[in-house]
Amino acid sequence: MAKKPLNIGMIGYGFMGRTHSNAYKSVNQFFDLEYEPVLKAACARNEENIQAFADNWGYESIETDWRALIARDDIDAVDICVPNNLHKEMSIAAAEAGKMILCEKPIAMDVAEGEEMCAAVEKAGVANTVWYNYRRVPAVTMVKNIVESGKLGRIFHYRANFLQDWTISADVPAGGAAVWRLDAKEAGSGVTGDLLAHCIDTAVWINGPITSVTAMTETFIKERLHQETGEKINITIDDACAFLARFANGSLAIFESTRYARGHKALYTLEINGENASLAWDLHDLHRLKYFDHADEGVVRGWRDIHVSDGDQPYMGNWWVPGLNIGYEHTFIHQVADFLKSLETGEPCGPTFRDALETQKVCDAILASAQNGQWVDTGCTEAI
Ligand code: SOE
Repeated sequence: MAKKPLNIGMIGYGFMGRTHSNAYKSVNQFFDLEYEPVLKAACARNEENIQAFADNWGYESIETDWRALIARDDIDAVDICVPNNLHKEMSIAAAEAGKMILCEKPIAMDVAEGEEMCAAVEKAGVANTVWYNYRRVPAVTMVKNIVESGKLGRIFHYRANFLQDWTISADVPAGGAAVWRLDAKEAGSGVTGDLLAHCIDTAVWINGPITSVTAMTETFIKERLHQETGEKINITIDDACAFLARFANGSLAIFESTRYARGHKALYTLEINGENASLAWDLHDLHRLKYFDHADEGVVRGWRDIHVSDGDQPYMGNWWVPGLNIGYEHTFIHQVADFLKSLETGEPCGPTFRDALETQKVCDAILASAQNGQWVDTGCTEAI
């Protein structure tokens, strides 16, 4: 049967523009869906660069003004892959134009912006999702399913890290393509919004709302040259952040993220401990789920190493044969598959803007706590 086209307007062409474009192109080869993304237009200010991107990925056309892209009648869904300070304006304009929105994380610079964005998409009634891709690593989805099944029993602890080392040198510039993440004016925050936000999204999805936090942050390098102007700018982002948290279900958590952990490139780890069992996972070995079940007979009791690749494990039935691996890029394909499915069923594709706002509330509370040295209530009550 002929597929229903979903015309994509992509804004941005960096790392995320590539992961998303790859996902749109691959999804129908592996998932049986009514809708099929069509790479209709790619948009960025630099004409030469966006044309090269469009040619490489097969976008039919380009725009150099995002407002013109959003105004086009032949665009159904807008994908926002630009620095965080632009998410709000573009999302609201897209919602007002009746477009569906797939927005990069974190949803916004802060909660106030996120609230406005949620109001806009909800008023317009447009489908929306935020790209917290790690939920859709099959082993991470399995953590969620196992916890939900009750196998772990009462949850006591949750811990997560996201460690990198790419900003240790003072020679790394800040601001503009690729390094906008180091400029608070464009990023809003440092590792809190960029990396811990992933850990928080996954944690809240698996273990329910985080109700309060106490945090510490540090900016190790306080001046850098701006990549585009060459001028020295003050760096105010959090280079590192560690925080303690309490969940609504009574469990305790510890989270850490930094871009100064020499040797770690993108090490996301999580662990959850319940009264009956524990689960642990890390991104560098993303198929492996570590599972300890206290109910196992004493002689064989120990950490099991589950290679999540069987057809009855999340998403894996859509890929190769049991035992064979998939990778980082597949998490984005899974999100597109779920988004397209949500258009068939009418069910939202999480995390929606509203779900991502819960993560933003935790991020804002972390930064407030790092400033005032106190425990801060997040105001979060919603499961996501
Ligand atoms: C930063 O280095 C970054 O690319 C994040 O922006 C992504 O969200 C994360 O998945 C990997 O690291």
